[in-house]
Amino acid sequence: MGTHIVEKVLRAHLVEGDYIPGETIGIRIDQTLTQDATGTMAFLQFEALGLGRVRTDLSVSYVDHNTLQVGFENNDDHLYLQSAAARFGVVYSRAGNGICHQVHLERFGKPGTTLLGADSHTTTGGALGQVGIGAGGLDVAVAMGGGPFFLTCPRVYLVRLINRLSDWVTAKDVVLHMLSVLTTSGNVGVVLEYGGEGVASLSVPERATIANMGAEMGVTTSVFPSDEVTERFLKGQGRERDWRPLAPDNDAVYDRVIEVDLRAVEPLVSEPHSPGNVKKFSELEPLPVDQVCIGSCTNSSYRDMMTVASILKGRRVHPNASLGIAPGSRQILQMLVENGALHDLIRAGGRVMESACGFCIGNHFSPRSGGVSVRTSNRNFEGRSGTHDAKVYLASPEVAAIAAITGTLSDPRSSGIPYPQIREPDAYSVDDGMFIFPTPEMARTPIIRGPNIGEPPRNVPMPADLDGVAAIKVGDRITTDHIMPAGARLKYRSNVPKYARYVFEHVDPRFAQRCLDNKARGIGNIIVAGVSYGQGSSREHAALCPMYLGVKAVIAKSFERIHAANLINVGILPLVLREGGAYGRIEKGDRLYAGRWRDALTAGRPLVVVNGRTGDEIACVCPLSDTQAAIIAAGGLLNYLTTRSKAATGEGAENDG
Ligand code: MIC
Ligand code: SF4
Repeated sequence: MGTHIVEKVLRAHLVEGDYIPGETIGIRIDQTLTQDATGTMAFLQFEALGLGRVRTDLSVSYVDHNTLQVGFENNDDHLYLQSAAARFGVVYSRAGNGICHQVHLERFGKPGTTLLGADSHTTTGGALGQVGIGAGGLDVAVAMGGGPFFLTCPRVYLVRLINRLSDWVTAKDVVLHMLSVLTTSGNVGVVLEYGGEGVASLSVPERATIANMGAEMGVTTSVFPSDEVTERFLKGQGRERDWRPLAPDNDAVYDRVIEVDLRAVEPLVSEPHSPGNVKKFSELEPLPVDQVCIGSCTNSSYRDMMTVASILKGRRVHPNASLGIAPGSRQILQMLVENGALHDLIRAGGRVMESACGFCIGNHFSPRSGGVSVRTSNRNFEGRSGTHDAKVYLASPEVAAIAAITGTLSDPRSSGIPYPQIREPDAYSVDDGMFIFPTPEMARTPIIRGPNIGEPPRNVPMPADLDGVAAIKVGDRITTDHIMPAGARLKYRSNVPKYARYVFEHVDPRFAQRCLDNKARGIGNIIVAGVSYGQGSSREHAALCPMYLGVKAVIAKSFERIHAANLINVGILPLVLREGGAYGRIEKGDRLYAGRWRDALTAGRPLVVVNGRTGDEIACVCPLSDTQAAIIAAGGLLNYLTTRSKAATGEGAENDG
């Protein structure tokens, strides 16, 4: 029986466990990436672990999220990251160089390698045949130190693409179509492998759009073959030496096959407030728009920008709409300058923004209250734009550009505009001047710690019995943006006590104080949730800040992968209700108790949680390995690893909790 690409790459990197889908495996990580919003904590944790120099083939620290610098905090973080990169042997990508995933694709991604990133869209690397996985900062810190990354050996679905896309139908529509098939939940432990004759018609940046938004389905990653198209892209980047072919065996067997006829895909949109609310234009009324934002790591490639420039050329942005454009990297921006397309964008009334995450994370360009914004990004969760009651629609750059000039969200095929046929260039404008490459001399660089740089927070050991109050009860598909808002609050990422005040800010503004009051009285806090808790980002702050507030467990109908791992890493129990119906039997304020959690969970038995108000016995499952149970008992991975290394060096086991 032949093997698929995923198995080939994972087997070549296997360092612990056996390649058996569903089992836990440990893999060697070749490359890591961090960004400033998650990276500061990752590097603080890396320091706390005393790991010295990085041991990967390549680690890159990008500054792309918090580039706005309102107040001193962001720049403090950047300087800390720059000095830490120099000290630990990491490549530093300066603010202005571009969005991590776009830049990594251009300059570093390699077919057949593994990439672990402290950002959920690290999956973008799949466009080059790289296995790119998003994880919490602490997991990335461990990988930077040469440690394995543990994951569930995946089930692999083949997405067989046939035929080719029609005019006005794009890679974004392909991935929105996939979202309509797989939805945003229920795909934990799955990897999508794209194949079929239709793959050859998609450029690397188009593949990147598709691989990027696999994160919205909750799959571990998405991978494309490495073929002539990949070779051409890498050659255009002056990196032909990084190319190697990668394809599945002809008789490879998959867990499921999903066929997508590219010719049958139509232009699609995701309605508010989930990328999974996918609609065809035939199901929508034309909608007046207030704002259009083009960019983000999903759709900010050279071709995307050139397509938009060509639609805007000689036209004007509608007086009722505002258009923001953020090219994904400095390379792309530079090329738009060199070929004059920037002129067309500006002339039409586009507001050209920095090559950074910006609007995508609500850092700026928030819509008016109740406004309609059409965006080419990947997430339209409630409030993520920075305006709580705004309505964000996700669409292709083509749809967005037409919305900007017509002031209406409408089917691009009826615009009357000739379809712009833009090809990827043979050579990109390569200039690595905004990277700082580490040298051995830099290993003595002092670490710069401004007032925004604190210590990574540590948990206290978990008591033998779980005892706490249901401090909040939330519904289905709670995203990490609900738990830990970004945008204006992002600048507190390096200051957990401060950031923790905003946990569930827009869901229940009194949650944080209630938890702190319980904590002060020695009472633990428990979060109760529905299906797919922790969708979206990799931000470990969605676990770290609740941990700081004294949260001991989350009891949910189901969890998303990265968030569940982050909860364990900070010493919080992710308990899954064995019967979803039991959710209705817990109310906010109920006292919940479960004796000897470790015995039950490591034996694979359900943990019986007793509701003090009703006397109900509620069975929860959470199969924990002995190591994971020890991590939770120690109060998180940081405590667990430092205690172990102190024991190994004879300093004796103590706990900093
Ligand atoms: C996002 O798109 O939500 C982010 C901001 O890039 C996050 C990372 C973070 O919260 O810093 C992600 O996708 O992991
Ligand atoms: Fe940045 Fe948005 Fe991409 Fe996250 S999804 S990395 S915020 S551009």
